[in-house]
Amino acid sequence: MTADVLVVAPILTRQMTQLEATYRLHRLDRAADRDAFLAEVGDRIEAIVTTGTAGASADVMGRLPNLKVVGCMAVGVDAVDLPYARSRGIAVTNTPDVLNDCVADTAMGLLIASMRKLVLSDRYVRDGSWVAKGPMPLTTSLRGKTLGILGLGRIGMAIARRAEPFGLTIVYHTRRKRDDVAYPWYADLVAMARDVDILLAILPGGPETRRIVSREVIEALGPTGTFVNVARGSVCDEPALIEALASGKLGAAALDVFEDEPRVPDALIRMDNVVLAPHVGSATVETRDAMSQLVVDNLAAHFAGRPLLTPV
Ligand code: NAP
Ligand code: 8YV
Repeated sequence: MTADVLVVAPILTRQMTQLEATYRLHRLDRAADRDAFLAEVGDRIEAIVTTGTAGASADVMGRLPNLKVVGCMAVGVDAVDLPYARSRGIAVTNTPDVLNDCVADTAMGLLIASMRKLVLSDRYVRDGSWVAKGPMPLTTSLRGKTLGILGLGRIGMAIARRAEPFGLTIVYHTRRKRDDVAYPWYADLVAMARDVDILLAILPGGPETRRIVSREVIEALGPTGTFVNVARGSVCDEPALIEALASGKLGAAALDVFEDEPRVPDALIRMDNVVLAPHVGSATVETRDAMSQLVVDNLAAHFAGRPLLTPV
Protein backbone atom coordinates (compact mmCIF):
# COMPACT_ATOMS: atom_id res chain seq x y z
CA MET A 1 0.00 0.00 0.00
CA THR A 2 1.27 3.47 -0.84
CA ALA A 3 2.23 5.40 2.28
CA ASP A 4 1.27 9.02 2.90
CA VAL A 5 4.17 11.40 3.50
CA LEU A 6 3.92 15.00 4.70
CA VAL A 7 6.39 17.42 3.12
CA VAL A 8 7.04 20.12 5.71
CA ALA A 9 9.81 21.48 3.48
CA PRO A 10 11.07 20.01 0.21
CA ILE A 11 14.45 18.43 -0.45
CA LEU A 12 16.19 18.61 -3.87
CA THR A 13 14.07 18.11 -7.00
CA ARG A 14 15.79 14.86 -8.02
CA GLN A 15 14.85 13.26 -4.69
CA MET A 16 11.37 14.86 -4.60
CA THR A 17 10.78 13.05 -7.90
CA GLN A 18 11.80 9.76 -6.28
CA LEU A 19 9.47 10.44 -3.35
CA GLU A 20 6.58 11.31 -5.70
CA ALA A 21 7.07 8.00 -7.51
CA THR A 22 6.96 5.99 -4.28
CA TYR A 23 4.59 7.73 -1.86
CA ARG A 24 1.48 9.90 -1.77
CA LEU A 25 2.99 13.29 -0.97
CA HIS A 26 1.09 15.98 0.91
CA ARG A 27 2.69 19.38 0.49
CA LEU A 28 2.30 21.31 3.76
CA ASP A 29 4.88 23.76 2.38
CA ARG A 30 2.36 24.75 -0.32
CA ALA A 31 -0.79 24.77 1.83
CA ALA A 32 -2.60 28.12 2.03
CA ASP A 33 -4.33 27.09 5.26
CA ARG A 34 -1.98 24.83 7.21
CA ASP A 35 -4.50 24.04 9.96
CA ALA A 36 -7.20 22.99 7.51
CA PHE A 37 -4.64 21.00 5.50
CA LEU A 38 -3.41 19.10 8.57
CA ALA A 39 -6.97 18.49 9.74
CA GLU A 40 -7.75 16.95 6.36
CA VAL A 41 -4.69 14.71 5.82
CA GLY A 42 -3.22 14.37 9.35
CA ASP A 43 -4.69 10.94 10.16
CA ARG A 44 -3.09 9.34 7.10
CA ILE A 45 0.47 10.61 7.49
CA GLU A 46 3.15 8.03 8.39
CA ALA A 47 6.30 10.00 7.57
CA ILE A 48 7.56 13.59 7.43
CA VAL A 49 10.15 15.00 5.05
CA THR A 50 11.73 18.22 6.27
CA THR A 51 14.89 20.32 6.42
CA GLY A 52 17.09 21.49 9.26
CA THR A 53 15.52 24.93 9.17
CA ALA A 54 11.86 23.90 8.90
CA GLY A 55 12.23 20.99 11.34
CA ALA A 56 9.16 19.32 12.85
CA SER A 57 7.37 20.93 15.78
CA ALA A 58 5.39 19.13 18.46
CA ASP A 59 2.39 21.07 17.16
CA VAL A 60 2.67 19.56 13.65
CA MET A 61 3.62 16.07 14.84
CA GLY A 62 0.78 16.25 17.37
CA ARG A 63 -1.72 16.37 14.50
CA LEU A 64 -0.33 13.23 12.91
CA PRO A 65 -1.50 10.30 15.09
CA ASN A 66 0.04 7.67 12.78
CA LEU A 67 3.41 9.37 12.30
CA LYS A 68 6.29 6.87 12.56
CA VAL A 69 9.36 8.56 11.09
CA VAL A 70 10.80 12.03 10.39
CA GLY A 71 13.43 12.35 7.65
CA CYS A 72 15.35 15.59 8.20
CA MET A 73 17.77 16.88 5.57
CA ALA A 74 20.39 18.21 8.00
CA VAL A 75 22.81 16.85 10.54
CA GLY A 76 21.58 19.35 13.14
CA VAL A 77 18.06 18.45 14.21
CA ASP A 78 17.53 21.18 16.81
CA ALA A 79 14.40 22.29 14.90
CA VAL A 80 12.84 18.85 15.37
CA ASP A 81 11.17 18.46 18.76
CA LEU A 82 13.14 15.37 19.79
CA PRO A 83 11.69 14.97 23.31
CA TYR A 84 8.20 14.99 21.79
CA ALA A 85 9.19 12.55 19.01
CA ARG A 86 10.76 10.22 21.61
CA SER A 87 7.68 10.39 23.84
CA ARG A 88 5.65 9.05 20.91
CA GLY A 89 8.24 6.56 19.65
CA ILE A 90 8.61 8.51 16.37
CA ALA A 91 11.99 7.78 14.75
CA VAL A 92 14.05 10.76 13.54
CA THR A 93 16.78 10.51 10.89
CA ASN A 94 19.40 13.12 9.94
CA THR A 95 22.18 13.44 7.35
CA PRO A 96 25.57 13.20 9.08
CA ASP A 97 29.01 12.85 7.43
CA VAL A 98 28.01 13.46 3.80
CA LEU A 99 28.26 17.22 4.47
CA ASN A 100 31.49 17.29 6.50
CA ASP A 101 33.75 18.43 3.65
CA CYS A 102 31.55 21.21 2.33
CA VAL A 103 30.75 22.64 5.75
CA ALA A 104 34.44 22.53 6.68
CA ASP A 105 35.32 24.26 3.38
CA THR A 106 32.75 26.98 4.15
CA ALA A 107 34.14 27.42 7.66
CA MET A 108 37.70 27.84 6.36
CA GLY A 109 36.44 30.20 3.65
CA LEU A 110 34.73 32.40 6.23
CA LEU A 111 37.75 32.33 8.52
CA ILE A 112 40.11 33.38 5.73
CA ALA A 113 37.64 35.95 4.35
CA SER A 114 37.45 37.55 7.79
CA MET A 115 41.13 37.59 8.68
CA ARG A 116 42.34 38.59 5.21
CA LYS A 117 39.38 40.97 4.67
CA LEU A 118 38.49 39.44 1.31
CA VAL A 119 34.99 40.92 1.17
CA LEU A 120 36.32 44.40 1.93
CA SER A 121 39.06 43.84 -0.68
CA ASP A 122 36.43 43.10 -3.31
CA ARG A 123 34.57 46.29 -2.39
CA TYR A 124 37.85 48.25 -2.38
CA VAL A 125 38.43 47.38 -6.03
CA ARG A 126 34.83 47.85 -7.18
CA ASP A 127 34.21 51.21 -5.51
CA GLY A 128 37.40 52.78 -6.86
CA SER A 129 39.14 53.01 -3.48
CA TRP A 130 42.25 51.32 -4.85
CA VAL A 131 42.66 54.13 -7.40
CA ALA A 132 41.58 56.91 -5.04
CA LYS A 133 43.35 55.83 -1.85
CA GLY A 134 46.16 53.51 -2.97
CA PRO A 135 46.93 50.11 -1.44
CA MET A 136 44.47 48.64 1.03
CA PRO A 137 45.54 48.54 4.72
CA LEU A 138 47.39 45.36 5.67
CA THR A 139 45.47 42.40 7.10
CA THR A 140 46.28 39.58 9.54
CA SER A 141 48.13 36.34 8.73
CA LEU A 142 46.65 32.99 9.73
CA ARG A 143 50.06 31.37 10.20
CA GLY A 144 51.14 31.19 13.82
CA LYS A 145 47.67 31.90 15.22
CA THR A 146 45.66 29.60 17.47
CA LEU A 147 42.25 28.29 16.46
CA GLY A 148 39.89 27.16 19.23
CA ILE A 149 37.24 24.80 17.91
CA LEU A 150 34.05 24.67 19.96
CA GLY A 151 32.68 21.19 19.15
CA LEU A 152 35.29 18.80 17.76
CA GLY A 153 32.92 16.26 16.20
CA ARG A 154 32.64 15.07 12.60
CA ILE A 155 32.70 18.55 11.05
CA GLY A 156 35.00 20.04 13.70
CA MET A 157 37.59 17.38 12.84
CA ALA A 158 37.26 18.14 9.11
CA ILE A 159 37.89 21.81 9.93
CA ALA A 160 40.91 20.98 12.12
CA ARG A 161 42.45 18.89 9.32
CA ARG A 162 42.06 21.81 6.90
CA ALA A 163 43.34 24.40 9.40
CA GLU A 164 46.64 22.61 10.16
CA PRO A 165 48.31 23.25 6.78
CA PHE A 166 47.48 26.96 7.14
CA GLY A 167 49.85 27.02 10.11
CA LEU A 168 47.12 27.31 12.72
CA THR A 169 47.59 25.67 16.11
CA ILE A 170 44.42 23.77 17.04
CA VAL A 171 42.86 23.53 20.50
CA TYR A 172 39.29 22.57 21.32
CA HIS A 173 36.46 22.54 23.83
CA THR A 174 33.88 19.78 24.12
CA ARG A 175 32.11 18.31 27.14
CA ARG A 176 34.31 15.22 27.04
CA LYS A 177 38.02 15.14 26.14
CA ARG A 178 38.68 13.04 23.03
CA ASP A 179 41.27 10.31 23.51
CA ASP A 180 41.89 9.91 19.77
CA VAL A 181 43.34 13.39 19.06
CA ALA A 182 46.48 15.15 20.25
CA TYR A 183 45.02 18.67 20.14
CA PRO A 184 44.97 20.28 23.59
CA TRP A 185 41.52 20.15 25.21
CA TYR A 186 40.05 22.89 27.36
CA ALA A 187 37.51 21.92 29.99
CA ASP A 188 36.56 25.59 30.27
CA LEU A 189 35.33 27.56 27.25
CA VAL A 190 36.17 30.99 28.72
CA ALA A 191 39.75 29.87 29.37
CA MET A 192 40.02 28.64 25.77
CA ALA A 193 38.58 31.89 24.40
CA ARG A 194 41.19 33.82 26.40
CA ASP A 195 44.04 31.77 24.88
CA VAL A 196 43.03 31.69 21.19
CA ASP A 197 43.03 34.13 18.28
CA ILE A 198 40.02 32.57 16.57
CA LEU A 199 37.03 30.85 18.17
CA LEU A 200 35.05 28.69 15.74
CA ALA A 201 31.70 27.20 16.79
CA ILE A 202 30.60 23.92 15.19
CA LEU A 203 28.45 22.18 17.78
CA PRO A 204 24.73 21.33 17.87
CA GLY A 205 22.08 23.96 18.62
CA GLY A 206 19.22 23.49 21.07
CA PRO A 207 18.54 24.30 24.73
CA GLU A 208 21.78 22.72 26.03
CA THR A 209 24.06 24.97 24.00
CA ARG A 210 21.91 28.11 23.95
CA ARG A 211 24.19 31.17 24.18
CA ILE A 212 27.17 29.03 25.18
CA VAL A 213 29.20 31.72 23.39
CA SER A 214 28.26 34.19 26.10
CA ARG A 215 29.27 37.80 26.72
CA GLU A 216 32.06 36.47 28.95
CA VAL A 217 33.37 34.17 26.21
CA ILE A 218 33.19 36.94 23.60
CA GLU A 219 35.04 39.40 25.82
CA ALA A 220 37.66 36.76 26.67
CA LEU A 221 38.31 36.36 22.94
CA GLY A 222 39.03 40.07 22.97
CA PRO A 223 39.78 43.04 20.70
CA THR A 224 42.11 41.12 18.37
CA GLY A 225 39.97 37.96 18.37
CA THR A 226 37.82 36.58 15.57
CA PHE A 227 34.60 34.60 16.10
CA VAL A 228 33.41 32.23 13.37
CA ASN A 229 29.96 30.67 13.72
CA VAL A 230 28.97 27.78 11.43
CA ALA A 231 26.95 26.02 14.15
CA ARG A 232 23.61 27.66 14.92
CA GLY A 233 22.65 31.25 15.73
CA SER A 234 21.29 30.05 19.05
CA VAL A 235 24.75 29.07 20.35
CA CYS A 236 25.82 32.73 20.48
CA ASP A 237 24.52 35.66 22.55
CA GLU A 238 23.87 37.77 19.45
CA PRO A 239 23.12 41.08 21.24
CA ALA A 240 26.36 40.70 23.25
CA LEU A 241 28.24 39.85 20.05
CA ILE A 242 26.92 42.97 18.30
CA GLU A 243 27.81 45.15 21.28
CA ALA A 244 31.34 43.72 21.49
CA LEU A 245 31.95 44.13 17.75
CA ALA A 246 30.67 47.71 17.84
CA SER A 247 32.71 48.73 20.89
CA GLY A 248 35.94 47.02 19.84
CA LYS A 249 35.78 44.47 22.68
CA LEU A 250 35.80 41.83 19.90
CA GLY A 251 37.87 42.21 16.73
CA ALA A 252 35.86 40.52 14.01
CA ALA A 253 33.26 37.88 13.21
CA ALA A 254 32.33 35.62 10.30
CA LEU A 255 28.79 34.31 10.59
CA ASP A 256 26.89 31.70 8.57
CA VAL A 257 24.07 31.35 11.09
CA PHE A 258 21.87 33.76 13.07
CA GLU A 259 19.32 33.78 15.87
CA ASP A 260 16.33 34.69 13.68
CA GLU A 261 17.15 33.45 10.16
CA PRO A 262 16.74 34.73 7.52
CA ARG A 263 16.54 38.05 9.37
CA VAL A 264 20.00 39.40 10.20
CA PRO A 265 20.29 42.40 12.54
CA ASP A 266 20.96 45.69 10.70
CA ALA A 267 23.82 46.37 13.09
CA LEU A 268 25.69 43.32 11.76
CA ILE A 269 24.89 44.21 8.15
CA ARG A 270 26.45 47.67 8.62
CA MET A 271 29.70 46.45 10.22
CA ASP A 272 32.90 46.25 8.19
CA ASN A 273 34.51 43.85 10.67
CA VAL A 274 31.84 41.21 9.97
CA VAL A 275 31.57 38.71 7.11
CA LEU A 276 28.07 37.37 6.56
CA ALA A 277 26.72 34.28 4.79
CA PRO A 278 23.10 33.07 4.47
CA HIS A 279 23.45 29.64 6.16
CA VAL A 280 25.31 28.08 3.25
CA GLY A 281 27.60 25.70 5.13
CA SER A 282 26.44 22.63 3.20
CA ALA A 283 24.89 24.43 0.25
CA THR A 284 26.55 22.82 -2.75
CA VAL A 285 24.75 20.83 -5.43
CA GLU A 286 26.79 17.71 -4.62
CA THR A 287 26.33 17.80 -0.86
CA ARG A 288 22.65 18.71 -0.91
CA ASP A 289 22.13 15.85 -3.38
CA ALA A 290 23.83 13.43 -0.98
CA MET A 291 21.84 14.80 1.97
CA SER A 292 18.55 14.55 0.07
CA GLN A 293 19.34 10.99 -1.01
CA LEU A 294 19.98 10.03 2.59
CA VAL A 295 16.50 11.30 3.50
CA VAL A 296 14.96 9.16 0.73
CA ASP A 297 17.06 6.12 1.64
CA ASN A 298 16.12 6.40 5.31
CA LEU A 299 12.41 6.47 4.44
CA ALA A 300 12.89 3.49 2.11
CA ALA A 301 14.61 1.57 4.92
CA HIS A 302 11.79 2.43 7.31
CA PHE A 303 9.02 1.32 4.96
CA ALA A 304 10.92 -1.88 4.04
CA GLY A 305 11.28 -2.75 7.73
CA ARG A 306 15.09 -2.46 7.53
CA PRO A 307 17.24 -0.61 10.10
CA LEU A 308 17.40 3.14 9.53
CA LEU A 309 20.68 4.29 7.97
CA THR A 310 21.23 7.35 10.14
CA PRO A 311 18.87 7.47 13.10
CA VAL A 312 19.35 10.34 15.55
P1 NAP B 1 28.86 15.93 15.93
O1 NAP B 1 29.74 15.01 15.16
O2 NAP B 1 27.79 15.36 16.77
O3 NAP B 1 29.79 16.86 16.82
C1 NAP B 1 29.28 17.72 17.79
C2 NAP B 1 30.43 18.18 18.67
O4 NAP B 1 29.93 19.17 19.57
C3 NAP B 1 31.06 17.08 19.50
O5 NAP B 1 32.44 17.25 19.55
C4 NAP B 1 30.46 17.30 20.89
O6 NAP B 1 31.35 16.82 21.88
C5 NAP B 1 30.32 18.82 20.89
N1 NAP B 1 29.30 19.29 21.83
C6 NAP B 1 28.01 18.90 21.91
N2 NAP B 1 27.39 19.54 22.90
C7 NAP B 1 28.32 20.33 23.49
C8 NAP B 1 28.29 21.24 24.57
N3 NAP B 1 27.18 21.43 25.31
N4 NAP B 1 29.41 21.90 24.89
C9 NAP B 1 30.55 21.69 24.18
N5 NAP B 1 30.64 20.84 23.14
C10 NAP B 1 29.53 20.18 22.79
O7 NAP B 1 28.13 16.95 14.96
P2 NAP B 1 28.60 17.48 13.52
O8 NAP B 1 28.13 16.53 12.48
O9 NAP B 1 30.05 17.85 13.57
O10 NAP B 1 27.70 18.80 13.41
C11 NAP B 1 27.79 19.79 14.37
C12 NAP B 1 26.75 20.87 14.19
O11 NAP B 1 27.11 21.74 13.14
C13 NAP B 1 25.33 20.43 13.80
O12 NAP B 1 24.60 19.93 14.90
C14 NAP B 1 24.75 21.71 13.24
O13 NAP B 1 24.15 22.47 14.26
C15 NAP B 1 25.97 22.45 12.70
N6 NAP B 1 25.96 22.50 11.22
C16 NAP B 1 25.84 23.69 10.59
C17 NAP B 1 25.85 23.72 9.21
C18 NAP B 1 25.75 25.01 8.45
O14 NAP B 1 25.26 25.00 7.35
N7 NAP B 1 26.22 26.12 8.99
C19 NAP B 1 25.95 22.55 8.47
C20 NAP B 1 26.06 21.36 9.16
C21 NAP B 1 26.07 21.33 10.53
P3 NAP B 1 30.84 16.35 23.34
O15 NAP B 1 29.64 15.47 23.09
O16 NAP B 1 32.01 15.66 23.95
O17 NAP B 1 30.49 17.60 24.06
C1 8YV C 1 21.51 22.91 6.22
C2 8YV C 1 22.63 22.41 8.47
O1 8YV C 1 21.73 24.23 5.85
O2 8YV C 1 22.97 20.08 8.36
C3 8YV C 1 22.76 21.06 9.09
O3 8YV C 1 22.68 20.97 10.32
O4 8YV C 1 22.56 23.39 9.12
C4 8YV C 1 22.68 22.55 7.01
O5 8YV C 1 23.37 21.56 6.37
C5 8YV C 1 20.09 22.96 6.50
O6 8YV C 1 19.63 22.80 7.72
C6 8YV C 1 19.34 22.33 5.35
O7 8YV C 1 18.33 21.54 5.72
